[in-house]
Amino acid sequence: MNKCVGCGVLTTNSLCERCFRIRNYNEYKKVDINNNFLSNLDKIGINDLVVLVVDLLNIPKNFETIKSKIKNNVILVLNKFDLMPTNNIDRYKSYFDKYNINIIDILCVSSKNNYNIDELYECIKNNVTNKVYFIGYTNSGKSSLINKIIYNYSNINTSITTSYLANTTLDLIEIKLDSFTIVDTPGIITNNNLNNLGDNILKKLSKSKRIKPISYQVKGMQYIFIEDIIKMSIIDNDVVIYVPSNISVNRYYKDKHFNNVKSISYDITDTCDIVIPNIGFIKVKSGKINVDLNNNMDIYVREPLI
Ligand SMILES: Nc1nc2c(ncn2[C@@H]2O[C@H](COP(=O)(O)OP(=O)(O)OP(=O)(O)O)[C@@H](O)[C@H]2O)c(=O)[nH]1
Ligand SMILES: [Mg+2]
Repeated sequence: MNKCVGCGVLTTNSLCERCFRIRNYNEYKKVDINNNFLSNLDKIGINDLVVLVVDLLNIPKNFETIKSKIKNNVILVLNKFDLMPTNNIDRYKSYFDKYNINIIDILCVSSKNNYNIDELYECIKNNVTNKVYFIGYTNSGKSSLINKIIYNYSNINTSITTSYLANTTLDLIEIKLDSFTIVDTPGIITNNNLNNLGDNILKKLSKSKRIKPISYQVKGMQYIFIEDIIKMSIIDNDVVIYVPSNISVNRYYKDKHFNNVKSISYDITDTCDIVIPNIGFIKVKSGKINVDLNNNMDIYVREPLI
């Protein structure tokens, strides 16, 4: 048996059936995973370097799960910077101060736009002794970043499979470059949002365009729908919606039918973000807000990112 070069599973060929179909036919299939992949992080050696990749649209609610596994020096990489509406890098960086891991550098990058990849490569070269592990939550763009590094700085003719679904990488994948080895790891699962979204939304998200914030001054009771997946009922508030510009947002003055699966009420006391991981976030002022979701999505409240 070989390790699939695309995702790391054992296979008889160099590429497994799933990776072959993704790469040649754009055929994506959700994988059923009962493993949160955390135990892979036990393989990181004491002298290895860690690149922790965070998707700026899916900042995890808490870092505790991953934090307990990392005792190494960490380069914190804030990926998908191309989607962010402002270039307020210092604000994004200061947001992560509280994580209290051994961060040696923080970089905002975009593997899509090749933004800051030179800086990331230099930073790795300056700090690695042997292996650098790319770790993080599923779909944060670890494999895409590694592919960029392979393409930009080596003559190696290989690439790792990437996709808009969760759990694309299924086992460790080692790539030997001239002076160090990169190890890709399966992403840690923190929420079920990607598995709960329909294919049309997932496809839209995979073609996400830079966020153009939408501001609404809400007087009285109003209803904001994001696609057909979220309905927010809001009274007298100022809201700013940060979702990729190809995701549809509609405001209604009268209530409209919505097929809700769950409903969450917030009594907000200070300006905060209601975060819909993978989709975006909504900045709201103090007041009462009800959020209906039409599938079993996870949402949470945090201090404002912007
Ligand atoms: N807009 C944007 N999308 C990105 C960027 N980097 C990756 N993506 C997209 O994010 C999705 C996930 O990318 P992957 O590289 O497969 O993510 P991963 O972290 O390896 O995912 P797992 O293997 O499941 O842990 C894909 O749809 C990528 O095209 C980026 O810089 N900007
Ligand atoms: Mg991957």
